[in-house]
Amino acid sequence: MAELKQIPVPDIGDFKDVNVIEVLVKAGDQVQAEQSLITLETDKATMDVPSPFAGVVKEVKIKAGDKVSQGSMIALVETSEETAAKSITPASAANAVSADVGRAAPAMAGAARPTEETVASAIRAHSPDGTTSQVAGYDKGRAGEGLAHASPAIRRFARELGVDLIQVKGSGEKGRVTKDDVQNFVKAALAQPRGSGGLNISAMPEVNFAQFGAIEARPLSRIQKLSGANLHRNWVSIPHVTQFEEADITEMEAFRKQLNEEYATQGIKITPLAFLLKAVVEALQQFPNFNASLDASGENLILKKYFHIGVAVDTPDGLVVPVLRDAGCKGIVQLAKELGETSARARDKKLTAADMQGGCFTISSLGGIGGTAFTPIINAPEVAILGVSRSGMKQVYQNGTFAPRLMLPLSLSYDHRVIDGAAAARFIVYLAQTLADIRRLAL
Ligand code: CAO
Repeated sequence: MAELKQIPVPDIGDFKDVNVIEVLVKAGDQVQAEQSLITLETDKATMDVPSPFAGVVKEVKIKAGDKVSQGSMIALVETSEETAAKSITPASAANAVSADVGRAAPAMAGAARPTEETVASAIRAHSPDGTTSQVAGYDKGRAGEGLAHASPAIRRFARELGVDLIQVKGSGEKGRVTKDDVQNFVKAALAQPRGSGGLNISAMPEVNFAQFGAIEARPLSRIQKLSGANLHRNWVSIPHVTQFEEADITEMEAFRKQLNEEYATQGIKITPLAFLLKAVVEALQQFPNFNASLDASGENLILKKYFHIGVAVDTPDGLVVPVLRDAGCKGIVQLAKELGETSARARDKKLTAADMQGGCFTISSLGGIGGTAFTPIINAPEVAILGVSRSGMKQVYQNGTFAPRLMLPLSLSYDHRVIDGAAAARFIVYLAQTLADIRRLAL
């Protein structure tokens, strides 16, 4: 026979007048034994109060914002004989209050009458600031950043649905994630038109090339596999735009040749790249957004106060990008020397992981090979990369007449989420002007 039963707040230690921050059920809901009914919050943290038995909620006696103590009425639940048999005892209900808590604080598990201290320490495990939380740490560990502010029941609910709480915007008090928020998140995800969220790329066809002629299968090198995966990720996930410009390096080349003669005896070869390294740092100082990265949330730009420049080096095993540190503090000869040593180490496979970390901006120079322009792929998490092609003599109209000038083609690819087209044009024009008059590097 059906029976109407009251569910009071069980023993929650010595806590009194605790805030009800969320009511997780409503009249008409079918609840299971141990299903969370409400979430309480002290000034330190949160805990769920479960139903001691299964049944149908007839009336909810409290609302979010109320204050409760042990014995305060939560709800009237109608139980049938069948569901009553599955009930949990009041003592185990008290333990169930700490069921989630117990997971976070083993000292609580099985304690019949929790003391304020044990409950408090266990509840701290759910502390919204997450400093000591293991349960909250579950989400932190998965997302690798930040903490979702949600009750244990909501965390469980989100876990069941495979929802990463970090991605859910909380609409509750203090940004707390509610059950509705999780449900709405799932609905929104399901409502996305197919293919709009992911890339929805059709699979590459598998072709038996041997049917057309003789072939040889050669495995990709380890470097090619690693850099290939990164290039692919960067290409599909960053909105690239490439801005082109030509720099008049006629005077720079004359000076470079002169320097090369002077330093030949020391075995130092000064290529245009050394000047480019110096000029790029100068431009980065003028345009700090190019010396930056988006943080993991995508909501903040991390501006770097150091200038470590990556240089793409072509090796027999594939492309590697060692980083020249503090390029702004070094002179052109020093940069040329380091560039020579670093590219030699790259080709001899002597670079360490540390040699390739910490870059702010990359230069990819194909000038020694040829070509007029190309669209380099941004080396994430950097936000821009400069491609350099081969310089050549051109007739340039200057001061009312054509003059033969040595022009260097530059290609600047930038992350359009961070950099606007106008800023990119200003950056590359500034860079070209600096190269055209390298006295500016001394300013
Ligand atoms: N225009 C005209 N000549 C150029 C030039 C340019 N933009 N850049 C270099 N040169 C000349 C050099 O002065 C040198 O001439 P000499 O032999 O007469 O002295 C010659 O080309 C060869 O230079 P280099 O390539 O050895 O030296 P570098 O400093 O220009 O470049 C390095 C060094 C390591 C960047 C380069 O060797 C390299 O590996 N480049 C490939 C990068 C790459 O693969 N990028 C593609 C990435 S995207 O897939």
